[in-house]
Amino acid sequence: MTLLSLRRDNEIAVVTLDNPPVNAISGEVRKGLVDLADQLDADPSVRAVVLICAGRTFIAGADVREFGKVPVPPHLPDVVDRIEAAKKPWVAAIHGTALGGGLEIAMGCRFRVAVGSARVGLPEVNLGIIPGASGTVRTPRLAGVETAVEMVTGGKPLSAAEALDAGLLDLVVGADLEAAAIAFVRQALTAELPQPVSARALEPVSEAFWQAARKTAAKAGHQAPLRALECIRFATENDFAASMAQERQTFLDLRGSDEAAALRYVFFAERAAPKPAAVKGTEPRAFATIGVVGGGTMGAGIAAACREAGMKIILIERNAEAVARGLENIDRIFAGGVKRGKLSEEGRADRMAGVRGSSDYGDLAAADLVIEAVFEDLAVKRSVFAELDRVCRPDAILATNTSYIDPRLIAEGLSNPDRFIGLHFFSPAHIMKLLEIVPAPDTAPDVLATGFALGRALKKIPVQAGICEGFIGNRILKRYRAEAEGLVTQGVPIAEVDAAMRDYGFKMGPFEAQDLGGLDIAFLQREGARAAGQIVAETLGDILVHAGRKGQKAGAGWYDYAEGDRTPLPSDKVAALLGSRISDNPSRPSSRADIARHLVGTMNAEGQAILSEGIATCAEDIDLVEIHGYGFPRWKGGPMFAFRATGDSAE
Ligand code: T1G
Repeated sequence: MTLLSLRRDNEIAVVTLDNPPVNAISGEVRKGLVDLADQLDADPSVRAVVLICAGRTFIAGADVREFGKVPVPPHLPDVVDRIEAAKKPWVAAIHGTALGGGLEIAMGCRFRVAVGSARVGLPEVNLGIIPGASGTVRTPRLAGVETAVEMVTGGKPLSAAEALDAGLLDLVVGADLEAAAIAFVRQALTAELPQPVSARALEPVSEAFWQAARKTAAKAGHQAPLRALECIRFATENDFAASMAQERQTFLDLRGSDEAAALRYVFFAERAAPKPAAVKGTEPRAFATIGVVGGGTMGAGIAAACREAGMKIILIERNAEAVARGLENIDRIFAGGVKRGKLSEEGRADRMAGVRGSSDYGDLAAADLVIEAVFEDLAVKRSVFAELDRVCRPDAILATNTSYIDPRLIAEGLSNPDRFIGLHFFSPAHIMKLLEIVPAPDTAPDVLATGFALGRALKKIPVQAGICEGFIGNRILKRYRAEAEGLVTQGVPIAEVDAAMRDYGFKMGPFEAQDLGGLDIAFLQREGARAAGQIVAETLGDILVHAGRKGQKAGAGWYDYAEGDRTPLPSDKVAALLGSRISDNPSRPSSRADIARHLVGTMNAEGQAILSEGIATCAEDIDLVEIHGYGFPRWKGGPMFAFRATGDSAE
């Protein structure tokens, strides 16, 4: 495989980059492009150059794996400048995605042609950095300041149509991209060439625009979007060279930041999780038809997610009325997609055409895999699995969505337990990416492999979890909440604990989150454990639930709420209820940073225990669970990564 190959179509040179899997720009690619620019400039028979990529996509950016290394010349901004300065105009022929440095190279070309399915973007902020090869300087010159701000600070790609409309592309073509690009540039040679992007003027924008953009960029919670905005603004107020220097300095500064290191760690962890060593080489079973037992919130979300991935659904409920309600719950999810402009009415109808509701378990004979999502009660689940054992094909996989019950207890009595597995989805299941895959002792290797294959098909982040109370995520959550209550008993105000975790990067602190979700869910689990004979100490949450303070749904929880308002108000009633439990000689963390460090350290300590017990296979999986299931700020990397640098934890 040649990294950069060259062929001629008469006077047009065609340069093809072939660097699987995504044509990322390595040091070798940078050097090769500069050498080719020199070679083609020196060849009088060449009048123009088409840059195209082999494989599934145009250049997806700089090679993220090189970020930890010392940058080696030629640096990417210099490569982009060299292409722009070429005597023969270059045209970028884009398919798949042109992202980051890929779009920057395309903006160094004199023209850009793409297929209709292509997307172009500057996602660098998602890695904690900013474009480092003129993205903040050329994009505003090509597409205007407002589009540049949206692309660079938001990090989301544009479709080919949007990019054409914004001026980022010169032509969108149907098929045969290479031939279309050659024809386009041959035609362009007959007229005066447009100015190189760096020479184009920048339209000024109002101060009000910058203020609004700053507010939006600040919502990201980490610094890269704000720093990118500063660079774009600098580019509107200074010349090209000064702006490039400003961008480069900012890029190098951010590239070495903790946030960038954390976001790179998460980027690779997210790609490794769905393909764990545990299932390498094991062929998963087919799963074209999925049975879902239970049409409530979880069951409907799971059914919608599987349907969205192209599977046929058989929804089972106990009677016709419940079936109808379950189908309505699923259809409501697709209707939401229509409302958000993500789905057409035809698409919604097509989705529902692939969903069959029934109260007859016998209809599950057609299912390859059945997911139980009924009430979190052992007896109810056992009765469901007894039916499944009776009616499903012997090779059909039977999965429970339980979040707390020991899957081994649910599987008891199954005729062939090797086909049983836990698939713990998170609500809403059609949105949350986390999927905890919980094999039971008898689960067959290909059943485990099928769990991961389903996770990949649903574009989720699947993570294997061992059997313990709460598996990985809910076990850490329980410890986190207990520690937060411990701080309150040491005299730390409830609102201060929440503020500390919001300052750290969570959308909500532990008490606000309980008020939103309801205190009674965990309360019922504790009561269930007590009823089963376990010794479970009374928690502060128990005291509140006994006082009717179940959270926002009850109009009061850890906080008071004014009628019809969700703003949490510190409560004198809670202070009175908990008064006797609050220490009067507090030995508590003083600052919000100390509070956050203490609580993240607690998550880390529980994660270390989970690792040592073999409940999780690697620290990365624990971090992914916390980020994708519990709102841990991804630019902190997760509770394991956050303490990796220091090597300690709060314990
Ligand atoms: N560098 C290195 N490897 C990459 C990569 C990259 N930029 N992008 C993807 N990969 C690997 C990935 O790890 C996986 O490897 C395989 O490719 C398939 O990825 C100067 C400095 C392109 C939309 O942020 O968004 O340019 O696991 O599973 O779902 O301004 O990958 O198979 O071994 O994600 O089809 C900016 C990041 C870089 C793009 C394809 N670019 N990539 O999605 O496949 S910074 C990005 C993506 C930059 C300049 C700056 C996606 C994708 P493996 P995948 P996919």
